[in-house]
Parts: sequence; C-alpha cells; structure tokens
Amino acid sequence: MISIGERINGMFSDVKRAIADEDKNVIQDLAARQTAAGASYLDVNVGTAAADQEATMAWLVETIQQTCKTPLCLDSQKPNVIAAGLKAADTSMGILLNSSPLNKKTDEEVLDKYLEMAESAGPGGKLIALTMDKNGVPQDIDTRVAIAAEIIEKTMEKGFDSDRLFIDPIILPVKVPDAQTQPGNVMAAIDQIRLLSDPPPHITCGLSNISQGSAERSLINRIFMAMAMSHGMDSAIVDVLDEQLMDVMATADILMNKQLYSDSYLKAYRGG
Ligand code: THG
Repeated sequence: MISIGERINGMFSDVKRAIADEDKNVIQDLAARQTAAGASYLDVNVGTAAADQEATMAWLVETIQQTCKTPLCLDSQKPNVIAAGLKAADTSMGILLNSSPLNKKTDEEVLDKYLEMAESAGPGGKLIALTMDKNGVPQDIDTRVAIAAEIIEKTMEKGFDSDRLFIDPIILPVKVPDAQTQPGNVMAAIDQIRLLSDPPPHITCGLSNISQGSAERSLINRIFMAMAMSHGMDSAIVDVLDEQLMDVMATADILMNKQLYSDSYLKAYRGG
C-alpha cells in the first residue's frame, strides 16, 4: 500500500498557525513523525487561508526538505501552486502531483498541464487524477468510470506509463444526506477502472473525507480502507499517525498477498 500522510495541510489548525507564524518546527515535526509512522509520501497542502499560495507551497516544501527525505505529494487544485512547489522540490526521490480533474469549465487543458509537470519531474514524477470533469464530481458509477477511461486514454496518448498514474474515484462524507450509496459506488467504480488498462493505474483516495463530521471517525476510516483495498485500492491519503489504521493497512496487505506473512509483520510494517 502506498500511504500518503495527510497532516501537512493548512486545513488543520496547527499547520495553519505554523504557516501564519512561519514556524518551521511544527512542519518539520509532522514530517518526521509521519515518516517514522511509515508514510510513503507526505501530502503538502497550503489550505485556503494562506495569502500567497505559491510562496506558501514553496516555503512548506523547503521547510520539510531541510530535515526530511520522504517524497512529497504536492496537493493543490491550482497548477500555478503545484508549479511553485515543484520548483522548490528535490524530485530525485520521486514526487506525486495531487490532483487534476479531466477538465474544468475555466481550464480545458488542466490535465495536460499537470501531466507536463509530472513528466518534467523525471521518471519518479507521478500524477493523481480525479474522476471529475467540468460538470463536477459524479455520484454514480458509470460517469466515474467514463471519466477515468478518458483520463487513461489521454495519459496513454502522451506516453505516460500507467504505473505513474493514480486515479482517485473521490470519496465524500458518508454522513451527508443521501450519500450512503457512495462508498459502494466508489468500490464498484474501482472494480471497473482497474479493467481499463493493463497494467491498471494505481487507485487512491482522500480516505479521511469519508468520516468528516462523523462521531466514529477512525473506525469508519479503517473499515472503508480495508473494503476498498479488497477492491484494488493500492494507495490512500491517510492519517498515518493513526496506529490502528496503519495496522489495518498492514493486515489487509498481508491478506491481499502484497506482503510476505510473518508473525512480526506489524512490527516490520511500522518500520516503514
Ligand atoms: N483526494 C485527493 N487529495 C485530497 C483529497 C481527496 N487532498 C485533501 C483531502 N482530500 C485529503 N486530506 C484530508 C485531510 C484532512 C481531513 C480530510 C482529508 C480532515 N480534516 C479535519 C476535518 O475536516 O474534520 C480537520 C480537523 C482539524 O482541524 O483538526 O478530516 O479526496 N486526491
């Protein structure tokens, strides 16, 4: 499982404050703790409060890389903010660009821009694409799959390897009225998206979205992760500091035959 640590995100009040105060310690501590917890990548999202998003993204990237070598996952819906992060980043360990829809009303070429930037980062440059288009986020299975097919077609045309592509079928809070069919739709979409190319693209999602506003957050996150992994989700943006969640991830990887079983597999996995 490719785990992407979610905590360096201006959505969290401690990170928002650290950005406002230019307090490097908070950011570097989160980078170190998420790395120790086994994160494959660290998500970097400036949030919505930052006055200058490009400068903030560059500052976060530089601050993390002063003390940490874990590959980064630059998270913004704005290509110019991703470009600013990419410019500041050491991409020699690989980098993940997060994320592009197929297209936008205001920007038909948005996926091309993200693809070009991922290409420019070298062979370790990877991209998360959302099953979302100019009409927004689809709720049904078929539209998710149709958008994924167009994304895969476009990336193939550009010679971008499916191993470098992560498709995100977009999971939304289960608590929202009428949203309870969504987890099932996402899993059914994953089944079909994985048949669209051989080898299939990676599948990822922003796992914590599903439990936003719910009382049993960690439990909902853990259970959905195991369910989606059984459908072939092989990556997720998660709270890697949630030890029980990470134990579920390790166990599901064992049961999916992705890691070799030994009685001490939890210990081995926790080591990263
Ligand atoms: N897909 C992709 N990228 C994404 C998302 C996605 N990036 C952002 C987000 N969604 C994934 N990351 C988070 C990070 C935090 C939370 C949810 C998803 C979260 N935050 C608390 C909340 O809102 O309740 C903040 C609480 C606090 O301030 O402490 O749940 O879907 N590709």
